[in-house]
Amino acid sequence: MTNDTQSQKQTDGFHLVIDALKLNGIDTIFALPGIPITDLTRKAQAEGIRMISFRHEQHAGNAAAAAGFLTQKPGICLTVSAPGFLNGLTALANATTNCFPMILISGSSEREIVDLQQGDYEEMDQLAIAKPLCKAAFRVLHAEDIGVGIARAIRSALSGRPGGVYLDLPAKLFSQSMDAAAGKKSLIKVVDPAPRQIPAPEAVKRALDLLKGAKRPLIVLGKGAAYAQCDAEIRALIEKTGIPYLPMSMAKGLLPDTHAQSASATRSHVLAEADVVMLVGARLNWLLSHGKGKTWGGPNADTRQFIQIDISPTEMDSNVPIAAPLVGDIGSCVSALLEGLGSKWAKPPTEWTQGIAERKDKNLTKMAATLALNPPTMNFHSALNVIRNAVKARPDAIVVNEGANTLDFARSIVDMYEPRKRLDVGTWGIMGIGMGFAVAAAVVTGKPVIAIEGDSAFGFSGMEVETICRYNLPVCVIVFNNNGIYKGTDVNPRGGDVAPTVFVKNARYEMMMQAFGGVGVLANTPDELAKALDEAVKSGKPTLINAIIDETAGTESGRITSLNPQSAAAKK
Ligand code: ADP
Ligand code: TZD
Ligand code: MG
Repeated sequence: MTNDTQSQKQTDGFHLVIDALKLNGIDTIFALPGIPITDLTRKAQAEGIRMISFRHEQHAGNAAAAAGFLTQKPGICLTVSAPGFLNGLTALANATTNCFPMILISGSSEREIVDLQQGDYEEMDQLAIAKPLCKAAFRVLHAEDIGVGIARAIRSALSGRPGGVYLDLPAKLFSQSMDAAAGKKSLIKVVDPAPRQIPAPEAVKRALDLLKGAKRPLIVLGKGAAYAQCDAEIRALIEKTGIPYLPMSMAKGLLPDTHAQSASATRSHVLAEADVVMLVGARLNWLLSHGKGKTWGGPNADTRQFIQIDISPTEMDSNVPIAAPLVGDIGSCVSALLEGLGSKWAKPPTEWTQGIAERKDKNLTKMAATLALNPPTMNFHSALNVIRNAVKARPDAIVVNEGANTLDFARSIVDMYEPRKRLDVGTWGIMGIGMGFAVAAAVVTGKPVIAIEGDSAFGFSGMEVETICRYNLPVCVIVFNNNGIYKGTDVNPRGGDVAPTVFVKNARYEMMMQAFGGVGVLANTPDELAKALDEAVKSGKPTLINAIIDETAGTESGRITSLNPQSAAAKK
């Protein structure tokens, strides 16, 4: 027997990892190479997996998370040990918080040395550190267990409430060899990784009874509803019941924001006044003022009743009592509700829907007037009006959005028309998702991406413009350049250094894209912005538009000023 035939009959850790991923339909990995996974990235590419290589692991991780949200397949991020792992960990924790399925696979150092703390290269007990920050964490020590390890990771990420999973692969694993046929047999193709969870009939009836008796019903759609990919059923439920609805930011576009039943333009009114609220894949966390208090109408909050559709049974009663919990996957729950509506469903009282329509009209007219203004220095409104028109013309484009004012204004001004076209800072309100999400959106959908970025927000992931250029992705980054965090006008009362919220004035962000061969445009006016954005979307060329925004226009923390702690001490 020659060495060649011998090696043909052997496989190793590298190939088993790649084969296990491929067997489970993984076609893309977001990575940053180095010891011990450099060869894994090369070999995976050689085996036909698309390898998107980043400049910092956090952005590879964010890309994996966004890919998971968009595709219902776990996004894979691959990093080196200790520091690379830690850089990826923020994204893993954020994915878990957002209920996005992703798997962070990290190489790790020698167990024997790590566990005796003898000082290995990049030594760290990564599994222990990852555990509290994700949904599940596993380590594989033997090549024959790779199949099981990857199957467990996929199931954990996708089943029930989706989330982040950590998979620890020590360096020694990759070169372990085993018989190729036995290796192949050890791999698992996961069957039905996100099983449907059918709601109990009595829970469906309870929800329908409550909804039927409502005088001022409201449906709130969250990003869980967008993730669930049962868009037609959700639309049917809204339209057949005639109930007004509010989309949370990443549920925008599930139904077009221009839909007659959308109550977004009169959000505070409907939250304060609704008597029965049905939450569909949305948690009653800070983004919904925990279901109580002033936002929910103060005294009204005591009489309001909630129906909550969620796959996670323990989400119920997390903040306020849930009168009708509906536990199951959203597709199954919404289908069951639709079936139970029957043919004689009475639409909500017209006083409620008419009142909403009138308030909406008034607010939209006011907004249209503001958007039509063209102040001498471009501000959030005049710039976002341009983007609003661009998205209307290209409803299939994906919008990525982060910042404070840039986020809050864009969320309310830029209408979305199709499901899963808006990716943003999510449950944590985290800065730094921008370029990672934009890369993933372009890679997994092939659609144009428009990233609306505060200048501070952009800074967290700005170096990834090189990644965007390297893979020639159809991403147009628009930096809302107001010279700082919230505003560019703070001053240091003592003189000397600039204030902590202020950046270099009139920075030329567009040159960053030019540095890597992309298109960079400075836009001082809505016309210049419109022209550059139109060209970027048409050409698909990596583009960065530096949109100069009035540095006085923003407010502290955008719309969440109230969350800033106030100093109790008298000013000296
Ligand atoms: P938003 O921030 O848009 O309000 P959240 O992230 O707070 O949304 O809520 C999403 C909810 O959706 C989570 O509680 C999660 O358990 C739930 N969820 C995610 N996917 C599904 C699904 N397929 N079926 C049912 N619930 C789901
Ligand atoms: N760090 C991280 C990881 N996440 C955060 N949310 C923050 C810091 C705090 N933060 C915000 O909440 S918004 C923001 C920071 C630093 C930036 C706001 O400035 P911007 O947007 O330039 O992006 P505007 O348009 O100037 O308000
Ligand atoms: Mg700013």
